[in-house]
Amino acid sequence: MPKTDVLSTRQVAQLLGVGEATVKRWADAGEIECFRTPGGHRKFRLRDVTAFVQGRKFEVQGTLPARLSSDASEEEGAAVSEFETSALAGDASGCVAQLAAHRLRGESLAAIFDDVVAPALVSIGQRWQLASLSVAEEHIGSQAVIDAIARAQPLAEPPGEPNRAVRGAAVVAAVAGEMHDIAARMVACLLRARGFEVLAPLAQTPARDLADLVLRCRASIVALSSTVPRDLAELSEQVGMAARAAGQSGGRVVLGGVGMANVPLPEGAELLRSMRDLEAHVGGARPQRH
Ligand code: B12
Repeated sequence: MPKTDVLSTRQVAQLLGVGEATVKRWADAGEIECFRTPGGHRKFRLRDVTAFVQGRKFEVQGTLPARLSSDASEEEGAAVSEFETSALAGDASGCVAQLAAHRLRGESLAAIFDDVVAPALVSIGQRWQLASLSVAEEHIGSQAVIDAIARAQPLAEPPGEPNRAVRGAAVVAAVAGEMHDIAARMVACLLRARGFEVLAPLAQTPARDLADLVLRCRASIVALSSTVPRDLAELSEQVGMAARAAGQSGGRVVLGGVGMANVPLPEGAELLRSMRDLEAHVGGARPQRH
C-alpha cells in the first residue's frame, strides 16, 4: 500500500472532527483499526478510517459512494448527487466520508473537487435559481461543503508526517467583491498539502490589501479566484497589482474561475481551469526536506 494512504492520529482526528484522545480511545478499543510504528505511534490506513466513518459512528447510509471514472458518467452523476444530498442535509461528516472513500479508490483530492464537489455546488445553485431550494437550504449546503473541505485536509496531505512548509508562502484569495470563496478554499487545501505555507484571506479581498500581503510575506505563489464574471477593468487592475507584487519576490500568479475567463494575463500570471491543473502546475511530488 502506498505510504500516502497512512494517516497519523492527528490527521484522523482532523478528518473526523474529534479530538486526538477520542481517536486513540477508539483505536485502543478496536473500533478503528490501527498499527504502531517502531516508535509506538499509532498509524491508520485510509481504508480503515473510511470503513469506520462509513460504519455506525458517523451513520453514513449505504456502502461506498458511486465510483468516479471518466468513462462512467452515470456513476459520476451518482457520486455528485450523493454528495449534494449529504451537503443539503448539512451532513459534513457524510461529505467527508464520501471524499475519503473516493480517495480510497485512488482519486486525487483535486479530481474529487473538480468532478464531485464543484458539480454538486453547481446543481445546488441551479436548484436555488429555480426556487426549488430556499436561500437557507443553499446556505446549509455550502456551509457543509466548507466544513468538509477543512476536514479533508488530511486527505490532501501526504500523511504520516508533520507538514513542514519548504516551498515558501502562498496567498490564496477571492477577488474584491467576490463572496464565493469555496474554490479558494480548495486551492488553499491543495497548496498546503504541497508544502506551501498558506495565507488565505479568502472572500472579498481588496486589491491593495492583497498586494501588500503578497509583498510582506514574499509569496512564491498567489492564487486568485473569481467564481462569477465581474467588471473586467477592475479585475484586470487587481490581477496586475498582484502580479507586480508577486514578481518582486520572484513569485507567480495563478488565476481560476469563470470570472477570470477574459482577463488579460500580465507577465507572470497564468489562467488555470481546474484543481487538477493546479496540481499539475505546482507538481505532484512533495519537495525534499532540509
Ligand atoms: C455557494 C454559492 C453562494 C454562497 C457562497 C459561499 C462561499 N463562501 O463561497 C453565497 C450564499 C454567499 C452566494 C452568494 C451569491 N451568489 Co452564489 N452561488 C453559490 C453556488 C451554489 C456555488 C459556488 C461555488 O462555490 N462553486 C464551486 C466552485 C469550486 O466552482 P468554480 O468557481 O466553478 O471553480 C472550479 C473551477 O472554475 C476552478 N477554479 C475556480 N477558481 C479557481 C482558482 C484557481 C487558482 C484555480 C487553479 C482553479 C479555480 O476550479 C474549481 C473546481 O473545479 C453557485 C452555483 C454555481 N454554479 O457555481 C452560486 C452562484 C455562483 N451564485 C450566484 C449568485 C447570483 C449569487 C448572489 C449574487 C446572490 C444574491 N442575490 O445575493 C450572491 C453574490 C455575492 C457576491 N458578491 O459574490 C449565481 C451567479 C450567476 C452569475 N453567473 O452571475 C450562481 C451561479 C447561482 C445561479 N445558478 O444562479 N453564493
